[in-house]
Amino acid sequence: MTAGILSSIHTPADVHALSAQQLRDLCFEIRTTLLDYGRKHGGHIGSNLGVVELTVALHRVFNSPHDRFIFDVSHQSYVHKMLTGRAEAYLDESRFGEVTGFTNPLESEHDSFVLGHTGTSISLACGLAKTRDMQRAATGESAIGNVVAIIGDGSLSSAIAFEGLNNAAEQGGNLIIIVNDNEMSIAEDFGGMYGQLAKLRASDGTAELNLFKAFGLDYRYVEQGNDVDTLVEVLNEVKGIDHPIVVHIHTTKGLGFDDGEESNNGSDGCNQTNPQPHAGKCEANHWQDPEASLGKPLDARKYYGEMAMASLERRFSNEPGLVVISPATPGSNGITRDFRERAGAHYVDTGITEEHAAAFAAGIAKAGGRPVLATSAT
Ligand SMILES: Cc1ncc(C[n+]2csc(CCOP(=O)(O)OP(=O)(O)O)c2C)c(N)n1
Repeated sequence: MTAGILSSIHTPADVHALSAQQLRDLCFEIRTTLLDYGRKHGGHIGSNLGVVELTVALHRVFNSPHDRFIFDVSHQSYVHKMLTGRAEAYLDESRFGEVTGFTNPLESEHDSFVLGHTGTSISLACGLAKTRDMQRAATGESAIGNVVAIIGDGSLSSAIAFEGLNNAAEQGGNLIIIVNDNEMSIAEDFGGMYGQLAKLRASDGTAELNLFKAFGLDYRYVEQGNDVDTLVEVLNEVKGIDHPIVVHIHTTKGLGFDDGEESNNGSDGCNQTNPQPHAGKCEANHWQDPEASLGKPLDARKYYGEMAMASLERRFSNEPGLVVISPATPGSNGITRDFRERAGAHYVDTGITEEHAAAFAAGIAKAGGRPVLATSAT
């Protein structure tokens, strides 16, 4: 493929030099590149497709690495990598192996951390901002400018994310927390918080109940989270802010997959044993390698997971207290969408809440129920 603008981007300064129209064209090229890369190589393509405009706007407005971006989990950092000297690793098939799927300071000065676990970005950002502010107090300057955490709505259910929000409000000082709300974790979000996020989306950010404001944080809502012009405008307004702010943006996970918007409701029949890269919020978008799975045997974890679920399912009718619990990684443990639908109250996806899931299981066991906790661990 030809990649006119993208292949000319070697540093964020090249993004600063583009015209507004070129910025839009760059987003288009990046989306095409991600789709092509995903088909050939696989990866967290759905998550990255949703943040194309956000990442381009971040690099347009801020000045990395002086300004620091911390991508939560960092599975959505491909666009950031493309804009920080690593575009060829996505454009040139022979170089696909040159970058990892997550941020890594050994790869680039634009990556602050090796990440993988959800929910940590706000705490990491608080730490960077704390030291920046102490350095400024002592010497009047710091090598760190704006600190920006980018966290998904799914990752927001991690306990540590709330610990970070709690710290951020108290700490004060410049800290920008971008909540990338695409209404999906890997599977659907779970929990009472998500009803409140939906109300914020529906009211253009004006709903009275606002969990971010409840923490004492400033708040802004951006409905057009996939519009680069809007994002550039908003980020320019919050750049250099002197206190912590949550910028809640509404985006579409998987934006650009062939099917257009038709499967955005998350119930698009995406079949985990035969995943198709649908548009919008299909779980398959989040798969490491959607196409490689087609027609091939399941990997061992999914295979044994499916066997375990089949044997548990046979017991549901005789064991009313049997509960399968999954903290947000159903597919990788062989918990298919069909199983979830059939299981009803016997299945709970607690969201990205491993600690809660373990304690929840303990409570169920104490009360005489039989919990089965299916979680991912190294
Ligand atoms: C502690 C922990 N639990 C589970 C995972 C697996 N995981 C990776 S990304 C992800 C979903 C993230 O969803 P969200 O934050 O909404 O980002 P999106 O991909 O939708 O943009 C999960 C559950 C993980 N990386 N870390």
